Amino acid sequence: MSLSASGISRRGAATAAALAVAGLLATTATAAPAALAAAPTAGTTTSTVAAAPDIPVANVKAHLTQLQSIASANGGNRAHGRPGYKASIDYVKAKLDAAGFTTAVQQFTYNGTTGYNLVADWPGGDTNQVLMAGAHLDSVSSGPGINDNGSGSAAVLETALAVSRAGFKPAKHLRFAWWGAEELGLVGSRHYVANLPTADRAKVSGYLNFDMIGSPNPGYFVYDDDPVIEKTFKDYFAGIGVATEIETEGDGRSDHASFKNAGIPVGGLFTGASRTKTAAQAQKWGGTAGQAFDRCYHSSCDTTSNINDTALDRNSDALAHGIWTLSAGTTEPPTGDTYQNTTDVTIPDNGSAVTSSVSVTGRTGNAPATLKVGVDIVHTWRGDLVVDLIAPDGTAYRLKNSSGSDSADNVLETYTVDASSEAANGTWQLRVQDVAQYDTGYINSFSLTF
Ligand code: DTR
Ligand code: ZN
Ligand code: ZN
Ligand code: CA
Repeated sequence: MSLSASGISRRGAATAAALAVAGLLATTATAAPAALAAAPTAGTTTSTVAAAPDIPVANVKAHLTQLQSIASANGGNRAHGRPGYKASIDYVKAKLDAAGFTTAVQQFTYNGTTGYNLVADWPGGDTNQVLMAGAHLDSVSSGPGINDNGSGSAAVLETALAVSRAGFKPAKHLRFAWWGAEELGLVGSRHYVANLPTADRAKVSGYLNFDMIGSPNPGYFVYDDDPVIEKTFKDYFAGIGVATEIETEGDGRSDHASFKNAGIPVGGLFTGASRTKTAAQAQKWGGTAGQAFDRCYHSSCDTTSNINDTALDRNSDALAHGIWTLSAGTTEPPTGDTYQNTTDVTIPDNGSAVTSSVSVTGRTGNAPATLKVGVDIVHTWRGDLVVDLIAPDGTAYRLKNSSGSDSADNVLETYTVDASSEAANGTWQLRVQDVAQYDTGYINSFSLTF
């Protein structure tokens, strides 16, 4: 539930110095020595990666209760080809449809019976970069499959519902999936990947798999496949003070293998199946050493009693953290607003600096890392001119140095300035100084685009 990891990202003002250095390359003997632009203070947050919400474990458990009821009403299982499977699909699909997802049921045939995958797309994001998360929804025929894999299915469902509740606007496109017939050899996920056109496969930037994440005697295992995905999950657990280990209980034994085989980066979480928890593992995670992580694995006792709530809670929150972080959703303020001053300002020949100002109000937080500075100066020898942007607090950002050899007319440029360490609101100035004799001109206009 609550956690201490913040998910806040910081962007520094690293490019200011580079900008100043680039400008200095144009200095010449005729120009007065140009002062280096003062380095803006680094480290202020301007763009905050939206932190994932806490996933209510009670909601995840409510889905498990429904899956248990479905199994109980359909011969005690939710296996491929049995009515409990299709009823599980219908349950998950109805929740997603009501939450605004675009859902599709993909059919396949295996062992002479129809199987189903459910795929749910969250509208928006860059469809050339698709982040997927999935879980197999089928059980074995010997039980209701609540830990294997109601747990992953319910957590992926609740995370998708949280995306909807948050009105999340990720940079990447999000797609959630529930696979059929995993227990018969990853059949559904293989079918999905095999039928995904090659061009669409290349657009899947990652697939996150959740198969058994509420084991009753849990371990905290992270797949060591794609390093970025792996680190995202490890960082989450480190942030809540939970040790993790690399998943080794059967690499490739779940649906991520279907994606990995197609060259798609994968990762995932797992709390253990039939393998035995060691004394060292019980030491760090609690639980019972010498006992299986899940004594009811593939058995009739894999019911709602076969769930460790803490493991389910932590893994559900980690899942949401992975979705939020890896889809790079941001809460940046709106962009594209322009502030302009079109009053002409005469620039004295070889004289003191003059300024043109714009007053920025009504914004929140800092200026962007890509502040666009529109400069329109009419002049008969622009090499005479030294041009700076002055932030409200007086920090100078060098836009242009003087140059004895730049005899062209006028400065008509849009400069990009990393102003992310500056408060957006306040009076910004364009400062122009003519540092060599004879040619003259004036500031025609100055604009800032946030
Ligand atoms: N594929 C599983 C159980 C399983 C065994 N090892 C792992 C490792 C990672 C994820 C899952 C598993 C099943 O559905 O039975
Ligand atoms: Zn499974
Ligand atoms: Zn299984
Ligand atoms: Ca001049």
